[in-house]
Amino acid sequence: MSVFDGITIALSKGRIFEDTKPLLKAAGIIPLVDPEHSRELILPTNNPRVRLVIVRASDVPTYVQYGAADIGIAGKDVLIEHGGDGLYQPLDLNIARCRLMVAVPKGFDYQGTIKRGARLKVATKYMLSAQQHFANKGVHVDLIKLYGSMELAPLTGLADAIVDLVSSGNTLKANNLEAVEEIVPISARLIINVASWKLKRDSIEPIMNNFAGSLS
Ligand code: PRT
Ligand code: MG
Repeated sequence: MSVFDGITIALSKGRIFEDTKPLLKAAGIIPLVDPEHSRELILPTNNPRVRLVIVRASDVPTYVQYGAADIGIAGKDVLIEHGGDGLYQPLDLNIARCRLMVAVPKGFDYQGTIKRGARLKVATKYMLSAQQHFANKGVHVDLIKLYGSMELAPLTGLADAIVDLVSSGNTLKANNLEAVEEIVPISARLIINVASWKLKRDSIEPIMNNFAGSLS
């Protein structure tokens, strides 16, 4: 294993990377490789003591929890499902915003169905969030775990409803679904490995302060 004793930042490509770029810039960190146009997973930056690792969005907390990355950027949706062990979550970055919602086919009587106490089949990638939400409401659900394209589940009879992230609402609309309930507003957070915060605070704190200072 190669030895790198600088700061490793874990993040996912796509919307998190794009929204994080201005924050990194405010901290004087410029990636030297664009993850959209490269297959490299470890990206050097203009600062030889700072590197980025590109992982799946849902794997970011795991890399930080075990110290494979010192800090990371992850959606609150992902952090709720992960549980947050071994992580500090000091800063809401207010980026990659959306809402975790319950959605059903247009015309489906969601309120009537839950009022009757009928069991609801719900497909989702967010098992913990969904389980807690319906338990708090006293609604009986059978949760069906999916890894993507939740919108398809009600259209094929796999489920009555879905729990998924919604931003513009275009995906629901295109599939003849409608949001009927908000579970929680979502944005991305800065996360820090607990041991790194103790051992490398002098390097991590300025990055965090620059992020905080450039939040809109
Ligand atoms: O795509 P992959 O399977 O690798 O992982 P991922 O979907 O978890 O990653 P990514 O990069 O798509 O999302 C990373 C983070 O961005 C999520 O964890 C959220 O915190 C945040 N985010 C913000 C979103 C959205 N907005 C969002 N709209 N993540 C996903 N979506 C999806 C949503 O699931 C649905 O399919 O976009 C679709 C709905 O968008 P609208 O605009 O049509 O409503
Ligand atoms: Mg995605």
